[in-house]
Amino acid sequence: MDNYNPQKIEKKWQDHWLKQGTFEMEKDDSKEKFYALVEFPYPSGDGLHVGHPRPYTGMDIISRKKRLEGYNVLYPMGWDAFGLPAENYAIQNKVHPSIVTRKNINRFKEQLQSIGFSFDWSREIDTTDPEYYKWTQWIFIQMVKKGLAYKEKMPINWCPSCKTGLANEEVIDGSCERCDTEVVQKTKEQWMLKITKYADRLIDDLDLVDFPKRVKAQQKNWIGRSYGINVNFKLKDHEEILTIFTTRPDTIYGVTYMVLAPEHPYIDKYKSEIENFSELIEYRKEVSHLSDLERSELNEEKTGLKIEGLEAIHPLTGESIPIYISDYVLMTYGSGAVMAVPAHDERDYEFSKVFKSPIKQVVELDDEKLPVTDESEVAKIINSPLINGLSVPKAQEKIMDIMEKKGIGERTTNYKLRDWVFSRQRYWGEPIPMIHCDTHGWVPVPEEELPVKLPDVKNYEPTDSGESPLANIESFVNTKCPICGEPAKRETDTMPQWAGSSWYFIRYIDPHNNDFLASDKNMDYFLPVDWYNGGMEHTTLHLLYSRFWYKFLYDINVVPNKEPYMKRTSHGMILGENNEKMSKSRGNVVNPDDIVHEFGADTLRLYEMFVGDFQSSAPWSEQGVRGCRRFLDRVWNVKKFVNTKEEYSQDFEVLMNQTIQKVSEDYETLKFNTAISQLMTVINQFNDKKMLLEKNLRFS
Ligand code: ANZ
Repeated sequence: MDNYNPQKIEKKWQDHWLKQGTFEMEKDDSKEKFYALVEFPYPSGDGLHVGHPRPYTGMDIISRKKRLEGYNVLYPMGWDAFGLPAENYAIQNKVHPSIVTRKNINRFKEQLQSIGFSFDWSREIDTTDPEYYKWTQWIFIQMVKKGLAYKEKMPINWCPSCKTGLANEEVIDGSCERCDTEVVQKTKEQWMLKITKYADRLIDDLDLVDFPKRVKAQQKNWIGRSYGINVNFKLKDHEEILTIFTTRPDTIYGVTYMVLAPEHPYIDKYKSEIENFSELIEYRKEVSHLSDLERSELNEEKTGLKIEGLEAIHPLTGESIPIYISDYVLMTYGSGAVMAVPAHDERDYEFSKVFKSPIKQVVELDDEKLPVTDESEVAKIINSPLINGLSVPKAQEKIMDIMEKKGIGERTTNYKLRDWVFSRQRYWGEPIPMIHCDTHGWVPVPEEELPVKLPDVKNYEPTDSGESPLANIESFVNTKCPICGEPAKRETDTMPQWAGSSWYFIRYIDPHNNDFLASDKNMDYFLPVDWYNGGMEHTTLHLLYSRFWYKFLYDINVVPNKEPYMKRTSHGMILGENNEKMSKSRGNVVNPDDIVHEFGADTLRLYEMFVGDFQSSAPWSEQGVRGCRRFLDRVWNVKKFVNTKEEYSQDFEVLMNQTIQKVSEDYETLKFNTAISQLMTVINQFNDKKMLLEKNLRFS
């Protein structure tokens, strides 16, 4: 009998599937649909990495099972192909990014097909295809029309190496997410998307979906909603009010000083009274290059200065309170000013140590050392005439009621989330479809003229001036105002890579539609996505952005429901054999082609599902791969013992039933490794007994 020869078998079936269109699916009202989605890859020049097949295999298993259960399963694949790496590669190697991208896509596709995923290739999409980005531009224009996209001059994160602006989400510990260069602040006019308008819904609608707890928590933290109160302190000897935002109004009797952000407008306003004005300005300059992150989370040593000549009045006690400036107070949050309570706030406590400010305890907790930051029922208020003896939560409500009644405060909600900086000064992205007319200002390109295609250019290198390379192409820039027909100029910034991936799952359901991003009837049938598996690293970026776009499309009656993804799961990374992240520089990268070539695609898939808990990271192990191949050899070997004549035997019945139950349940909870162990037990039994009755396999 022949030995197991995966290369031969796999090729045969892969060709068959493609020829027959086995995994192509159409809308079919007689069947229930199941939409399984994985994050589409960025087709990099390095080709597929063994990390890619892990999530694709997991969802492939789910898709195949759902098909067997009678669902009409959509499991599509495409390319998130705009972005900096292709552009950087293209610049270095003097080839056009579209050529590089096409080549990379072809390679990725070949590799994916060689692994035998059941993707519906008839629905392949590519975000750089003008027929695709026409709709990305269309969505942007709808946002402009609804006032959700606007242009504003503002300091942005600028990567001096990539020469482009970055969203807050793309800055990791003060450095560019892509190239690790330290990010600086630069003031530029940018297109912004008002994601903040959706902050509440992005939090509240998490109740409608089945996401892992930690994913929901990360989204909530990122949006950072906090309930509190704006409290008005009077400036001493002035009518003017200094408003601060606090989430701890119960500590108001513990205030010993105030702190303003160095950029706070009162510093300039009271210039003539402030004795050390020039020192304050000097300090402001010193900290001007720091990002908000460096000033908050990364801020270790507290610095600052006392404002000489300006004081505040405590609204309840009437006491005079000194005012400082310090960079730990951000101008971009709340009102840019805080009441400092060193006894109960970590940052204020550190600051008070440096500046020897008095500390006044107003919350008591048994044996707790200062600062006491506990906010639970057990912490009790002291030294606070109006709320003494109350627990912190009760005191908070009571003091807010009092302050509102006295007209010295107003309850409010603040968010950490900022509007989304949507302009990039690069070539390889979707052109932002706007035209500037001296008379009419910014006017959207008429929808019938979409897409605004990227022009072919010789030089697509970024400029030092901070302008996109498109700004140098006169034939692109010069156009007419859609309203008055007078000469006007096109926007030359492009969209960030997150644009195309914010709605791609909608295009899959009707990828060749020329009239709309997808037909209503297809959207009604296919949406929402039933199960979306993707990386934890996309929780605060892609997942949040795409939920925002979807909600917007819901508001303008394009999509049929409020949330795009009903269920979200995440897979762990495949690490190198040395337990480190796989990377070229660490020399621990494994190429899936080699594994497919030597052991077969089924071994690769089996190994990646068996390597450990699907949701946790796991190091690669060549030995493990060999073990999986040996198991498949044993599966193949069972063929030898197949007996088609004998009647059904009860010998294996318990084991078979247990296996069916275990595998069915384990699949649904992504416990592929334990499902495989169970299958190993069964196969071993067949091999040991040298017996497999065909009738036993058909009993169910
Ligand atoms: C007094 C106080 C006492 C505070 C205490 C905390 C603890 P979240 O939860 O992040 O919203 N704050 C307000 N505006 C700020 C700004 N622009 N820059 C830096 N810090 C600012 O935090 C709200 C708290 O952060 C506010 O409550 C304020 O300090 C500070 F025991 O007020 B708190």
